[in-house]
Amino acid sequence: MVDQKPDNIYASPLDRVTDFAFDDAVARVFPDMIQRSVPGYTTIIPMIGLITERYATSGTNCYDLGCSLGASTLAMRHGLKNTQSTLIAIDNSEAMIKRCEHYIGLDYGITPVKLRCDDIRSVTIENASVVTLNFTLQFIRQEDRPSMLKNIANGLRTGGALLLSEKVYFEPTQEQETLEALHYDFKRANGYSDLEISQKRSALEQVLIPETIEEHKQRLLDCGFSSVAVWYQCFNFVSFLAIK
Ligand code: GEK
Repeated sequence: MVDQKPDNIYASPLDRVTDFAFDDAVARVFPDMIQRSVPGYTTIIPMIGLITERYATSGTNCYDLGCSLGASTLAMRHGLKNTQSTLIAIDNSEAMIKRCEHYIGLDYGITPVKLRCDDIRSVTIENASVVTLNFTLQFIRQEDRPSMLKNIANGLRTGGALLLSEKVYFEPTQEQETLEALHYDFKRANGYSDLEISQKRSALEQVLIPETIEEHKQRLLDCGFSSVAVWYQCFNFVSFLAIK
């Protein structure tokens, strides 16, 4: 039996806030944490299913990179209608993969899911029609991002899609301050205290590195995608659809 708890990881004052990690404590509270922290997450997940349905083609591979507990994996699975596709979900956190396996087992979808505990920077993408990076690239070191995106673009078939969701930052500062303040309002409205917000912020500071919308778009084009559209934005959270 897999237990699930509300997120109170940063509720009490900590002597020292250590870098955020996707360990067992985080995996246990993850569904609650991500829904209360990421504006638009609950809208993006079903849209991943819709986008998969449009771009997945028969006899190809579909990948969910940084799958966590499989919310985006299952959305992709339900979007894979009438195609003989293979769904591959990868995460390098053992705690996440163990629980993900449990949730996938509870799902009624028919497409088999190949779950792998691996570093997505060293995975070969091949014969792909849809790749999802739902709030994962932001945790990859900036210097490793171009080669990973090139690997994805190379492994996608022409006309295939990359769905990339990210926390972003804005220049000029005024826009950044406005949208960041609204993000914290969202967290407060979802029951997080100012202490929780500030301790989590410190924990993520060196771990989640956001970039601007323009940087994302230009790099996707440089890495081999032919078009990039922002299909969703809520405050400083954005989702791109890049087509090869
Ligand atoms: C969802 N997509 O629910 N290799 C593999 N996995 C990694 C790596 C790496 N190098 N770095 C980080 N991860 C999910 C949510 S969460 C987003 C994705 C968030 C994994 C990490 O272990 C974690 O499970 C995931 O990327 C990011 O739609 O927590 O904001």
